[in-house]
Amino acid sequence: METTTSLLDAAAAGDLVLLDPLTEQSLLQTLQERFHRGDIYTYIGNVLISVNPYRPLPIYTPEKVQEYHNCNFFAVKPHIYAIADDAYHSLCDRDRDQCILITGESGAGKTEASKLVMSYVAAVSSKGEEVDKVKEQLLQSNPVLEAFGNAKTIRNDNSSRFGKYMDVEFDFKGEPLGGVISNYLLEKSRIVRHVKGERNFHIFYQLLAGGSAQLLQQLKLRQDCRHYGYLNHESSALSGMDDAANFHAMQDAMRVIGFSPAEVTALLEVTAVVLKLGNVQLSSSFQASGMESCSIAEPRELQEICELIGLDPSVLERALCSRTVKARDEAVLTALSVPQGYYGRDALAKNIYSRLFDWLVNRINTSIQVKPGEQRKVMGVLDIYGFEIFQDNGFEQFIINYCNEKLQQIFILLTLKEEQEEYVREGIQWTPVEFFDNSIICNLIENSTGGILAMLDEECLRPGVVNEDTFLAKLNQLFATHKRYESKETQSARHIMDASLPPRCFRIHHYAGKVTYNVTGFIEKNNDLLFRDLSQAMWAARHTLLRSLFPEGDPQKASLKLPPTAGYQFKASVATLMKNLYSKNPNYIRCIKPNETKAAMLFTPELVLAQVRYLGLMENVRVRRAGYAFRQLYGAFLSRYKMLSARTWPRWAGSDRDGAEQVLAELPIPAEELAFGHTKVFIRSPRTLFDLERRRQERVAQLATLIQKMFRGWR
Ligand code: AOV
Ligand code: MG
Repeated sequence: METTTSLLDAAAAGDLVLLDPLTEQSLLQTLQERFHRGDIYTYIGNVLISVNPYRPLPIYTPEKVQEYHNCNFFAVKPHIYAIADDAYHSLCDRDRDQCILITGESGAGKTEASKLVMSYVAAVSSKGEEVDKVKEQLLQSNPVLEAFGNAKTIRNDNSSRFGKYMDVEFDFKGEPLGGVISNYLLEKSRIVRHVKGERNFHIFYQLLAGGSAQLLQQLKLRQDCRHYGYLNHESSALSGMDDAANFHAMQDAMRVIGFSPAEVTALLEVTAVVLKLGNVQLSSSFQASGMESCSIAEPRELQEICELIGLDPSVLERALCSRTVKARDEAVLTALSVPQGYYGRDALAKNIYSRLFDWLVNRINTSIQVKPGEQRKVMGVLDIYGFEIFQDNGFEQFIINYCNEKLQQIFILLTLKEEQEEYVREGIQWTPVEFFDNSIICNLIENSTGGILAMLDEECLRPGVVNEDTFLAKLNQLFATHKRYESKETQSARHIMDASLPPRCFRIHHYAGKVTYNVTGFIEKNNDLLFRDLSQAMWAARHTLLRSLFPEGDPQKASLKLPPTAGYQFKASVATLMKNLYSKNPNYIRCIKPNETKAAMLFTPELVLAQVRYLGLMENVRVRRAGYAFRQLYGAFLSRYKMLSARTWPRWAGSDRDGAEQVLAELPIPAEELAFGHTKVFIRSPRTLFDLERRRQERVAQLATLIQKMFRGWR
């Protein structure tokens, strides 16, 4: 009987720390019960768990914002607004830079959560013409970046195909001043290829569905998606997504951010060029020498592209069909075969688009950036692409999952490890909790001397014919006995028969599950090379924006140095991101996807359990319980609660610690609820803290009445 009551308590309070008994089953059941009641948010201490409801809920109204504004964290129902409020107040009152880390697999609700946090902070921070403009600009960066950086995947109709980290900057009063957006590796291969049932980036469909006849004519586009080779034909329109309306919203957003009409036109022209490149057809012909070469099969599309970008068609034609090769100080023009021609064409389309995306982020940053010199506090919001396991996983999934692995690492480091270490530091007795440390997997990937990324770079830089087989062979040799690495070869060496692991693949046991990566394309994608002839052709165009995207096309500047590889750049930017996050006070939102079919209110226990396991929620609760939900320095604690004891109020002459002990000794709090560390007081359950807060409020009210009476007496 007692079990049920306690379970109900946990369910009612919305904090899994109160769960008794704590088992996977009881945790799952609590999440499920709450979910079915429409309570999608649950805490583990100050970590928020959010289960995607896949339907609009009436809990994001202005009234709700007011309810959570200045709320007592433990006195209201768990909500993302409470987390946002807490972070915002810590930023303003305690002057600590904050970051909001949102994790979860693809479709779990990270992007929605990041938007809710942003809109909450915008709603509760102060108002005024100038500030409102800044807020609008910050919020409106979303529709623009989503149009260009999101796409429908099998897992999510609005899947982020880039990682995003946004620092929102505030002045000392907590007014937003502006921000900076960093973006991480856009999945540009989607431009030229995507699997059945998925789409290319939203912008193409939006432009064709929402662009006026005049605009489309100006961009030399046809309205019908089916005309374009790069667009997926079967599922171009998406139920529940109005491409035309989104196009208009995106245009409005650009206006708010401060794009000039000319900039918008230039942006759309380059977008149209990418789409049209996919329709440039090549055919093979034979030169007088008998060598096969490629030529443009149908000149119209190429001509139109060149009209859009102000380039002589013969220049682009030459760059698409041939290549300058340096032979002994002499430049020789060699013809390309048809497959080489298509390879170059696709590489060009991918490069234009991904550079355009970088330009877009920079352009937004120019509008929202804060003037140098102003003192500021920062709240960072991280929304990346979630962990992905598909039937076929390539270089992109490898990069995305590596990024998620790093985020898991930061979660473990900060929440679990720090928590344990703090008890040790404070000299508080407790039983250590085992938790899974994923450094071994991060190391396998990123170790600069022998990790997978380093091996890939080594292979890419090796002179002569490079291919993925030698890369894989190297990995197999290096990681023959690694616990987290598998391939056909390492399996057979260990006499394991496993039909699910095909050749040319390696499998990593990630924290969130085993993923099999096919190495095909790894070298090409990591190298990310564009024939110099193509960048020179782009630089030769009169179109200012397009030209600016290819600075290396300037023959004066052309250097022979290879640009850093995609993997190398990604690793470096992830390292910078991690450093940035470590310097801030973290707030966690852990998103859970309740079912595979995007169905409203459907909760599939096995699926949730898998996420509960890999998110380490059980360990998280155990650490919190082995530990204490709340802790505060003695000084801060005493100044907040000293009015609760006649001995410490209004002045206490002893040490802060003795004062805090004095206050607590006079209250009916069980001894096991409290611990006194070297510098901090620890309170085990949120309940006790909540009770303490209630007493304080009552006392404050009493004191206020008393003071009023005194004043009246004086008058
Ligand atoms: P993700 O960001 O975690 O996936 P999203 O935030 O795009 O996932 O959420 C996926 C979809 O779930 C949204 O388009 C909404 O339809 C629905 N959804 C999410 N959160 C809520 C909510 N709080 N209330 C109602 N519906 C919601 V990915 O970007 O694919 O990793 O890479
Ligand atoms: Mg997303």
